Amino acid sequence: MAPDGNNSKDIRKFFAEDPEKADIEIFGRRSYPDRRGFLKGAGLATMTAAVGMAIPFHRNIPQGFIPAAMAQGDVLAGKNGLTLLNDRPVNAETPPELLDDAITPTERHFIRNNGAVPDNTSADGWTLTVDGLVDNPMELSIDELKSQFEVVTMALTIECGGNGRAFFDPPASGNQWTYGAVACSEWTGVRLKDVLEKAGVKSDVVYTAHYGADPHLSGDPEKLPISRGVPIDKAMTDNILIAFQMNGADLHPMNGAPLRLVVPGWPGSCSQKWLTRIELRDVVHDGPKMTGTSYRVPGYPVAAGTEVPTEDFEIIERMPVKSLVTFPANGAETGMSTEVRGHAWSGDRTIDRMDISIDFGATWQEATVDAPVNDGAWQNWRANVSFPEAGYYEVWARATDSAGVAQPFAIDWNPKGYLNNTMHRVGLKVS
Ligand SMILES: Nc1nc2c(c(=O)[nH]1)N[C@H]1C(S)=C(S)[C@@H](COP(=O)(O)O)O[C@H]1N2
Ligand SMILES: [Mo]
Repeated sequence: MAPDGNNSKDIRKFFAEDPEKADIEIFGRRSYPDRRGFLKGAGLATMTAAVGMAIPFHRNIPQGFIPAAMAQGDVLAGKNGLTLLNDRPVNAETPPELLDDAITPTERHFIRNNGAVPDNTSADGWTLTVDGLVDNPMELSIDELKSQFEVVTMALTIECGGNGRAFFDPPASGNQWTYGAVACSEWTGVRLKDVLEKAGVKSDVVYTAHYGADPHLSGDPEKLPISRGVPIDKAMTDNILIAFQMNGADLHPMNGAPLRLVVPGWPGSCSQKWLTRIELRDVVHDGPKMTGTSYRVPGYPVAAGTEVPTEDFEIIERMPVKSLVTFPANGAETGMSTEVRGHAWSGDRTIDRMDISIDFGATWQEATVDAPVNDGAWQNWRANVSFPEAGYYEVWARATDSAGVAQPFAIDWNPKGYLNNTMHRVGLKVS
């Protein structure tokens, strides 16, 4: 029998235990062998009760689909206002206007998972192994990390390499991130560099390899969902943390509790969550999502839609110059003048200036940009903007970094939809 009432957990359990039966009960699909579910009768009533309102396009719901509104309650616990893009694996982004804080609160920090969330995310008994090409392999508890190394707190920006993928044309497959796969929380931990120095980096090391405890979605214990690394020179810089706290509290389970790497300014995928092991290697790491076309772009500019041979892809290193308008929200109504503000960042660089246009890029006004609170943090900027008359305007925001590189107007297309750093545009109704 189909579960009753509002409990999405019941429906998930039902699907987990007997997917075929659940499909028949919930979707009544016995007579629909084309794999298109057809929600009707008792199934429709159950789903409607679960989401709390009518589902106008219920005929289009795919077989086995769990409405996002039901999934949210389970997987987004401790998060607030995020948009769920996928619930297996969990991927959720933050609308730009909810990223207005200088330091991103944990409840607003996006989630990008490639696999399942580990069952156990408790610090008790958790260890970090440091091995491979080191003089002294180590296995350290979180308490040992805290007592043997200097503990530091830093605001550090993490942006997913695929942030902005939703705007690629032709489209790129993968999570359709719009703007909100970026955040700058305050992380507390020890420096990766200090830990590697204590382990003793052998002279032939070229790359790190990061491993986490998250199971592969297939359930196969031999498979890893993701294992990436960085060049050893990058690993030995000052602002990479092995973090055990975010924003003054334990890490959120979805953000890698109890231990994770935070590699600011490089693709978020370098920042291994649920961190259990760092291996030093004498070759470029070749773990899952390091090779092929994952987190890689063609080594040369390509026209939109071009098919590029896999061997021409290169690993993405620093993330490009980018900014967000976090106030006002897109579509907001404002008076004849308003403050406009947001954040800007550029991997391994700083932001030198921010310019704002209200006339589709014809003229620009310089905004005030704060210095980063520390190396690796995004920079806050603001401007007072006055409108000549009532009507519809777009605010465009363009950051320029310390190497003189500015955000482009149009996407530099690549097959997997990475590195979209085009200007953020916010529509305003001025009266
Ligand atoms: N173990 C593990 N670490 C991971 C991932 C993952 O799936 N598993 N996803 C990576 C990717 S692609 C990104 S963008 C960041 C996102 O960090 P967040 O979920 O805390 O926002 O985590 C990275 N670390
Ligand atoms: Mo990512």
